[in-house]
Amino acid sequence: MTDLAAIATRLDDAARHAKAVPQLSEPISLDEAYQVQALSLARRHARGEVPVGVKMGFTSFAKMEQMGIDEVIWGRLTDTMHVADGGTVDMARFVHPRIEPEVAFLLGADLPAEVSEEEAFAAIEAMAPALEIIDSRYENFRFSLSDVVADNSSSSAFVTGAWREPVADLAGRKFSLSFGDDVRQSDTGAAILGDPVRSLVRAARLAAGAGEPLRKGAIVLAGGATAAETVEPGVPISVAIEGLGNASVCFANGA
Ligand code: OOG
Ligand code: MG
Repeated sequence: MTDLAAIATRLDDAARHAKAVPQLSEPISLDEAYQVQALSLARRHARGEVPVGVKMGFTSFAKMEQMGIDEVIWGRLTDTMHVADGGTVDMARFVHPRIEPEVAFLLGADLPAEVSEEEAFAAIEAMAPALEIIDSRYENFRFSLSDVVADNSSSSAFVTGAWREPVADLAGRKFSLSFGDDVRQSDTGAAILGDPVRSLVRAARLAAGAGEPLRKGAIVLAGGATAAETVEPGVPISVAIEGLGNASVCFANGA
């Protein structure tokens, strides 16, 4: 029998020490990969990290195409992954970080497994422009679907800008990712499943299916609107969502 706890320990250690490991050699199913993810999160919680929400992955075509995976996945967020808007993070925390422009939803109500888009939207208390910092624990950022799910869907850190009143037309708004003044990536919110609210509908189903339904107060990252960019130290990296504001972060060596 495959020792899922041993895989969880290996991936948790890789994340903790920012040291890449080879892709999994054990053939595990998607279901087992989510069990590994839950086991590795349990280790973090035992060290005092507090769950704060979930992240969605591969919700845009650009992301699916970049990584060669076409299935929507999810991962768990904890408090220590949150980086303050305008903050500086040490490159040493990561193996090979990449960054993506996203939108974050703050839930004002619990969500059951099956919700309509209207119900999901109504549960959103606030929205914020967000940056997700992904950092695969696998060498060369290469993985299969079950590899990446076991590795908490590459989640590593995230930044949220100021929380704003929900806007109903996110699909038509432009999301952009800039390094200094240089716009590296942009697309509209429609890149995320046609409307980022659909990502919340999927998050509700996936989280509830795992026995951890989304609760009031949870943060949900809807997934990258564009392909991810490799992080560069020393330059402010920012996301802007038309009419919703900005959020930024800077990476430094020895911060
Ligand atoms: C997996 C995580 C995907 C997104 O926003 O699509 C993701 C990866 O690309 O390493 O976070
Ligand atoms: Mg992401």
